[in-house]
Amino acid sequence: MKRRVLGLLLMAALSSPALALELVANGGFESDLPPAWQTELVGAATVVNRAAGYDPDPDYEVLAEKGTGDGYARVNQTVVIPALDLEFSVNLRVQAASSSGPWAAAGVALHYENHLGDLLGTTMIVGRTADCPWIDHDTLHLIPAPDEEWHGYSFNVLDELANLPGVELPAIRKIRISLFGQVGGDC
Ligand SMILES: [Ca+2]
Repeated sequence: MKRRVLGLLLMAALSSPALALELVANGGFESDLPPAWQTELVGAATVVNRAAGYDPDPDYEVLAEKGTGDGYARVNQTVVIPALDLEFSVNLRVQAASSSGPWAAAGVALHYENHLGDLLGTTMIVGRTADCPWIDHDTLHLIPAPDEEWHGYSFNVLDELANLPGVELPAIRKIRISLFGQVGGDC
């Protein structure tokens, strides 16, 4: 049973309008991924790649891909935030293919963390197969990708956190932005 899941990211931005400040470094991927972005590869058939050809424009994009077998490919950046009134935007394309059995999901996650880096809650823009077990609850909000094309997504972080009533807002000090492709349930 083959599983293949792709997350492609053209641009990520997290900005404070009040401070006129962009918080994401190398959000357009025009420089090499490190040091601003860290790569995590777990399991077989994992790929993270930065290249110009994933979108027709001449600029760079980044790919996180996971093939058959449990695991994930992730590209992460943790941002220390000055406040929660932030505007988040991404240009994202996701593709998730599967048959019966294991599930696959790809997208961009915002992981809300306290000052120690403990996870408090997550917002996810995601494309996933029907058997993916992730569901909305009081510390997880899923925003479904409508199809497998490029789309721009944007929201205000404070407004979005209204969908996560289990998260203690004053404890949020960092946001980890994560482009991911993940396959699970092979065991
Ligand atoms: Ca391009």
